[in-house]
Amino acid sequence: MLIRRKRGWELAESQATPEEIFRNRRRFMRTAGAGSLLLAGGGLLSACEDMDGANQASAAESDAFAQVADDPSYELYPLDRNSRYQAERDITERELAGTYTNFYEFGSSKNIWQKAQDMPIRPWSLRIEGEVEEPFDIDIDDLLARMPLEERIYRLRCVEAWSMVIPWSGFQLSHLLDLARPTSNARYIRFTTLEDSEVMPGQRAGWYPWPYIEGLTMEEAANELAFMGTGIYGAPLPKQNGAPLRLVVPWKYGFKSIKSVVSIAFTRERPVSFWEEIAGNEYGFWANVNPEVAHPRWSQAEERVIGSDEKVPTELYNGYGEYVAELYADMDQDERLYR
Ligand SMILES: Nc1nc2c(c(=O)[nH]1)N[C@H]1C(S)=C(S)[C@@H](COP(=O)(O)O)O[C@H]1N2
Ligand SMILES: [Mo]
Repeated sequence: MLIRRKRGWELAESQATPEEIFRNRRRFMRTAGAGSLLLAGGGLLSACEDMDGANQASAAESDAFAQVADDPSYELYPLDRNSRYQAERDITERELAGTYTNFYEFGSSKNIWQKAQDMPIRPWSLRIEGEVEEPFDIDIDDLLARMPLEERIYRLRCVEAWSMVIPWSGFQLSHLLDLARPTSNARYIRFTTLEDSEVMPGQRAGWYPWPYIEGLTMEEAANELAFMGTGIYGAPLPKQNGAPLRLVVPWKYGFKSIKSVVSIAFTRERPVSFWEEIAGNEYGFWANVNPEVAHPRWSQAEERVIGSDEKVPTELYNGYGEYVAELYADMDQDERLYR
């Protein structure tokens, strides 16, 4: 695949991805003393160039889904589709959804699917902890056997202003809340991704606050849209899409939908998420899709539909307002930036 690399100083601000800003900021701090800004930002990809990658991936044959057939849960799929959740847009081509992925543990480009194939996903244990009656660990295949599995079509809107439509398999998060038995002290949930720098090369980059963490309020987690993904396109999740278990919260920017979850902790305090820790003014806790609140460096008014040449207007709550708007009715105006 031919990807033209720009120098950091050629990047238009509006094209920079989250990681570039953070890296440039750190590099700037490191190099400012030496007075050499020319050292900053070699070999960075712009969001635009990633798009070229996506278009090429659609044409290319790839094995991005090959390992899925070896997954021990393979026979569970496909699941019955729940017709309550429709996207009103074409489903994204499977090959694109499996090759144009954000998973910083494996690198900051979109095309990390090969690297992700090294991640071990069995045995896989999910830890339930914090403000619960009794902490416990549950094996992923036991969990799959106990949850009511279904398929739902959701739109996915990345904070980088692109979108997809994906048929997810999995179960409503509320069923896992019932199993976890949180106490009345629980106000938030903190989700944590696997930490294993042996197989996740991105985690060797010390400038990130690993492991990846995300959070929801209890009310958000109990909402019917909050979903735990275990598969896509009628088969188990490919590793690059967050196997064997990931969050899917379609009314929030994509970074909230944390991949490859190993722990769910119920907390009294609001967790600080990975991107919030890196740049809280750009990637806040709420991160509800809102076309009227621009990212500090680019507009959120429109989105590129991956796999087409289309740009479409972005909708408040990614079009899921009828389900979730009431969650935010009393929200403090100071938090508007993150809505
Ligand atoms: N652990 C982890 N989860 C993650 C990410 C990540 O880098 N690491 N990227 C997020 C972002 S920015 C997006 S847009 C979605 C992308 O999901 P997909 O690649 O399955 O489409 O995953 C989210 N979950
Ligand atoms: Mo994203």
